[in-house]
Amino acid sequence: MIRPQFFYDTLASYGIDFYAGVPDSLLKNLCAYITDHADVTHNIIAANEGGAMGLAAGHYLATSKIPVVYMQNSGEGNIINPLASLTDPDVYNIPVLLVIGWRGKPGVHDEPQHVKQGKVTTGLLNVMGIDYTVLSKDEDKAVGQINKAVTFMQTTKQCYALVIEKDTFDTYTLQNVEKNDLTMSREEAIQTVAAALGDKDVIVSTTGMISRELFEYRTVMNQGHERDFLTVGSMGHASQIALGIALAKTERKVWCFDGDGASIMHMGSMAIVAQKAPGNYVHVVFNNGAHDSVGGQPTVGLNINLPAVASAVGYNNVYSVESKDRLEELLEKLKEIEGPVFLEVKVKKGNRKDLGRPTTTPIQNKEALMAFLKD
Ligand SMILES: Cc1ncc(C[n+]2csc(CCOP(=O)(O)OP(=O)(O)O)c2C)c(N)n1
Repeated sequence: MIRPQFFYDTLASYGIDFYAGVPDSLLKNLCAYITDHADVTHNIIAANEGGAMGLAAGHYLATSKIPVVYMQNSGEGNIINPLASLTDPDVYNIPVLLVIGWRGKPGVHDEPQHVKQGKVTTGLLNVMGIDYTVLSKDEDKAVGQINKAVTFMQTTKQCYALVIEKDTFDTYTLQNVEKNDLTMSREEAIQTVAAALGDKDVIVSTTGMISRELFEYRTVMNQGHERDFLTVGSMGHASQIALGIALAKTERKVWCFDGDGASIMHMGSMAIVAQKAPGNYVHVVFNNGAHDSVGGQPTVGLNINLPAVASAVGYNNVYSVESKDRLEELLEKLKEIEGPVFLEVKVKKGNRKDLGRPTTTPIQNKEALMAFLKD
């Protein structure tokens, strides 16, 4: 395995010391090491991977130094546009070292949302004309690969990708964890909101633990899963899926269970929800100030005023709560309130270690929800 420190120091020996990206579970140890060791101007946890490419390009323009963008392969979709129209040799020809976690690698079992992305990970790089290598798990070999990558980028000024398989990086535990006084767990908050919903209400939940915790809640309560659309992939788009449903089914209340990382990833979508003004829409953001599902790296979620953003773009009513009592009170009140409503629930980081994963397939989930919506 490669020690995160070894990888970081090897890049530093080439003068590579600027990082931007969105964390990934396969890169958890590396992302944690970068978070702890690069200062705040040299590691930017971006809103989305496309934004990270912009940051990297800006850094290169200002310093002539090769930057790094780290991401899960799910983020490839978000970087295709900057790769084609910003860094490509046909446009500005800007070198960026891409470090891409390879979820869903063919032959390695993974969750359904990673299967397709895993199959096309290297194909997308090929089609975009990005030279790449799968990083060896052996430090001596990795050094040679990094040297080749850097020489290539220095000579051609083009991007280069290091594709990272599962278990490439050795363990490193994030030290730099911001302390706060939040006491409610995300799971408790999810259970509290889900318990207050009407029989015909629908939930669209976001990527990661939020959907997993909602799924487990239904199982434990002996309820079906047909009322919940689990957005297992497509991070940042749950609010628009919910909007699509809410506009077509005006007699149903539609709840979006969002994360801070996910809502910030495509924050502009909040403006579209607000301006379409669905009276039957409630946008709940479980804000733990972290990308908890992939290792707990910080987001800006707890430093910004999300309800104020929602209010500024036109949500009808906005709230922020951090205690269970207040949440329960508010949920009672929401029954009478016209949407679109924005509700921030501030929660502490962390999850149950024995949390399961959805046992139904995405297709089963979709079909059950569509049948439920027909009723
Ligand atoms: C486009 C894209 N980038 C990155 C990921 C990896 N990923 C999955 S869940 C997650 C964190 C979500 O954070 P947040 O929305 O704050 O919810 P939390 O896990 O904290 O509850 C990330 C980065 C992804 N699935 N898709």
